[in-house]
Parts: sequence; structure tokens; C-alpha cells
Amino acid sequence: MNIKLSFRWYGENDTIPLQYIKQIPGVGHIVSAVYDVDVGRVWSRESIRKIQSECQKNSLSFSVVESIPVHEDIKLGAEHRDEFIENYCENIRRVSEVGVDCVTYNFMPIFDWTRTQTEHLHSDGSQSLVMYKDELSGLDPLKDDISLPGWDTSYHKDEIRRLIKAYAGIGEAGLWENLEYFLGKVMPVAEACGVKMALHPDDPPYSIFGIPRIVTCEENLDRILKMCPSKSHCLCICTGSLGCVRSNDIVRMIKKYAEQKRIAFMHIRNVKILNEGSFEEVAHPSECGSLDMYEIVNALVEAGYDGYVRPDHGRMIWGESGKPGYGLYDRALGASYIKGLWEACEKSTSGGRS
Ligand code: DNO
Repeated sequence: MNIKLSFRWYGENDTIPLQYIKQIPGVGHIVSAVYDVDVGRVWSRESIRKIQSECQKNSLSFSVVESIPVHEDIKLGAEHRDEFIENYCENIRRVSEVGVDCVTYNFMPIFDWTRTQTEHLHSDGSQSLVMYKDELSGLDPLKDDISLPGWDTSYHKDEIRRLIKAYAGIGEAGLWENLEYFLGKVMPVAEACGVKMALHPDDPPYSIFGIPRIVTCEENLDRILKMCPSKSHCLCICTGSLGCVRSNDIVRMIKKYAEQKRIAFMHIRNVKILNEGSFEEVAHPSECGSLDMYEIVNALVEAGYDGYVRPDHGRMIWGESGKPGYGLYDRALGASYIKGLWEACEKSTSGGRS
């Protein structure tokens, strides 16, 4: 079967051992990162090698980095951006030395993914992340002390306020320019190292508190891809991030970018859209949410997609506790479901021949 099935592992501090991950049928690749270094700094070769050797001890391969985070100075086009970009490039060189050939990153100002709750209790006793957009209305991070799940807790409130003002100053136009500048510097290095850079969409794909977000929809993804022709300049299509607003036709996007060979990494998960902007994360199968997972996998198989795939956020089930979205059980169910769909799509595409 032609699926490069991977699983995210948060390194030594992850409560889920690699040995357990290895027991999930079909998982051969690990998605990880160096977590003991501040954003923008160079990762030590020793830490990188250690991840690879731990994986190899379990017959797994450390193939994907998620993420090398992009320093705010780069996104803001601030004074020290060139130093941070040079460090970024050095990290790409270093991870490629141990065989990593895909690096995920995002270009979201200040915050990565945002939800209103990470442990929402469902009627069946499972828990998952949810975004109820209404709960954000009326809040103003410039005045109120807000801390939402997913936000980097290393920022002090004053730092967040300074950054929000700085992003207001550059606006969306500035963010576009700074992305183009970053791509222009980083892609030649990634290409020379044989690394595909997979840009993760904004999650959720709309602006929160007026802070600009641009990796949000097909039109913007087209524009981003046109900015730089390098074959290393690719996307990470996260079905749950892009797919939580109805205006994004996720299957069409996958068909288009997979045919263009511009997808390097797939995060596959399902969401139940409640109303525009509000959604609940649900189990992977189509019947549990708003996305058609068969159509998603079929689009990839038909386009001959050969990049990495991972199950994305799972619910907390069977009494498990741990990092929200990143427990073992429901992600393992997701992996098996994706693998099952993949096998069915491959066999039907090849007329029953495997
Ligand atoms: C959330 C993840 C994101 C993703 C980054 C990529 O669970 O999908 O945090 O890793 O946005 O840079």
C-alpha cells in the first residue's frame, strides 16, 4: 500500500512511548521536533540525532518535523528577521542531516491553533476540543486578560499586547510581504537539502481579535504557491483547519494541490460544523462530522499522492488523559480508519488489483 502513515510524538516527555506507536498497524514515520529550545534559536545536532535514534530503536523513522516555529520578528518583518531566518535555514540543514525530508510550519501571528475549550464533554463521555465562536465576542485582548487554549504561554500579557499592536501596524498587506520574503530566503536552502516545506493553514482559518491571518482559503493558497515556484514550497493540508468553514471546499482543494504536487503533508481529521466559525472536533469517520473522509482519501489516492499522512487530533476516550487532541487511543482508531479507506480507494482505483 502506498501510504506514508505517520504519527506525532512529542519527544521524551510524551506520555505515549514509541513502542506503543509502533504497534499501530501501518505507522512507519514519526513526526516530532526539538522542544527544549526557544523559538528562533538553532537546534542542537545532539537533540536532533537523539530523536532519530530513539525512533530507529523502535523500527520507526523520524521523517517529518512539526514544527520549526517561525519567530514573530520574521512574520512582522522586524529588525532581527534576517538572523532568525538564518537560524531557521540552519535548522532545516540540520534536520535534513538525519533524514528528515518534510518540515511543517505555520505563519499565524502570535498564536497557533485557537479553541474555546480543550476538554469539552460529549454525551458519550468522550472529550474533545471545541470552538464556540460566540464565546469570543466582546473579548478584547488589549484590555482583558485572555488566555485561550493553544496559545503560547511563554508570552506575557504585555508582550501579547505589544505584538497585537505591531500586527495592527503592518496589517494583512505586511504579513503577505513578510511571507514572500521568508519564502524567498528559505526555499532555496530547503531545496538544496531535499526538504519539502509544508505550510500549515491557519486554525481556525479566520482572523481572531482582528489579528491578520492569511493562510485561510483556496484563493490565498493559490497566491501563496505562486509567490515561489520552488518544488520545496508545499502545503500541509489540515482537513480540520481548512474544513471548519463551509466556504472551503476541502476535497476540491486536495484534488487541485495534489495534482500540482504541492502537498507534502496531510493532517486528516473530522470536524462537526455548528454554525459559521463554530465547530466541535469529532472522531475521524465521515458519519461523525461534516467532512467526507472517503472523498478526501479518494482525492489523494487518485492524484497519486506520495507525501506523508497523519491522523490528527483525537478525542479523549476510554479514560485516557493527556495532551488535548494527542491521546493514543482515538488517534490510533483514526490511523486505522484512514488506512482502511486508503486500501479500499487504492484497490478500486486499480480495478481490484492491490
Ligand atoms: C495542532 C497542530 C498545529 C501545527 C502547527 C504547524 O495540533 O496541527 O499546532 O502543528 O500549526 O506549524
